[in-house]
Amino acid sequence: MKTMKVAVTGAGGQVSYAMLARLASGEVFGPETKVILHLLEIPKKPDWTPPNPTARQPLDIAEGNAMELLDCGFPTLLDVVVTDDANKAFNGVNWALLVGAAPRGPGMERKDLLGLNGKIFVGQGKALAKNAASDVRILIVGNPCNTNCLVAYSNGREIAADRWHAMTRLDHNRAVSALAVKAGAKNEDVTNVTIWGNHSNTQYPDFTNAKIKGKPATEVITDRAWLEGTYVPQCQNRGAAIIKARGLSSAMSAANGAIDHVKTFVSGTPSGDWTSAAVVSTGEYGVPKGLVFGYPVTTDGKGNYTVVEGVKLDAFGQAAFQKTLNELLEEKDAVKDLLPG
Ligand code: NAX
Repeated sequence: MKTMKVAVTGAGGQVSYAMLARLASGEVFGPETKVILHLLEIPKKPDWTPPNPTARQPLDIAEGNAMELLDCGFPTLLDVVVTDDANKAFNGVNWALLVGAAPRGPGMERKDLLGLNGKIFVGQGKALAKNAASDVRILIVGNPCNTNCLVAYSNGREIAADRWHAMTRLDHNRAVSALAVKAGAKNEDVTNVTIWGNHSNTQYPDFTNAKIKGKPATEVITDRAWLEGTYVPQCQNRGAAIIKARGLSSAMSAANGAIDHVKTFVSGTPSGDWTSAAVVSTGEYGVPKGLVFGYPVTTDGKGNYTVVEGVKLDAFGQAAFQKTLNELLEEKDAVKDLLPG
């Protein structure tokens, strides 16, 4: 019998709440694999005053989530460990889903957030390198996820660079769905979508190489002005639109993106298709080595990926690609003090 140890950070947050039961249920690793969940949260603050009577500290919420997981009675769930110690959380884990990150506070610049979260990922990169299983795969969800991933893997170099991923799968799923809706097709009819670059509003959702029922998406949706002027910004700004609608950021769909990411890595991409993931560049498409960049990737179902080479971008795509690349270079520069030589 196989057992997977899976760490989830930010386990008291809303994305984790929508994700934990699915990780435990057998949906991701199959009915024959037992799962042990390690939930990490920040330490409790002794001087904490609840802002309202129902507010709880994140570690208490994680404990409550662990109680609910036990109450689900999943035959696949062996144990749940709740901790505020990263060394314990990452001990022996085969997958680590790094969801926890500090949100942007009032008056905080993107650069401040990069620095603040970067520090978290220095410690977590080191703790993973020290404690994780030799086959570990790591998915960074907490924002800014590409650059957090860059910081974590740069500080956890004992783990191979190709084990570290940042999540563009939610963006990928959004991009698939928006094409399907416009074409009056099913989601499953849409293939070969790529999210290039950063998980931010500079990302490039590449419709030019996408297919709908095997035909180029641009032959099915012939309104190029809509593709460039409505579709692309809609995908890029979907996160903000969800916040506007819900008053809270995406959680159900973000959790689903993370679940889909892991599933695709453990089950493989379908023949002829690919998925989107931000991975450590080895120079593909002229991206500087070491940058965590969103690419089209295929997976072998054993936890390994290959960046799809030879995908052509037209002038519109090349300009979009350059813009998101520039943003990632700027982000790298903002965290340069956190990257060991
Ligand atoms: P919440 O604020 O609900 O939860 C975050 C949790 O992380 C909190 O409970 C906090 O205590 C915990 N945390 C903070 N620092 C930690 C640390 N050092 N170790 C362990 N836990 C820590 O946020 P939620 O809505 O769950 O979002 C989580 C993260 O996902 C955010 O950074 C968010 O920006 C990011 N997102 C990324 C997406 C992606 O596609 N890559 C999409 C959705 C989501 O917005």
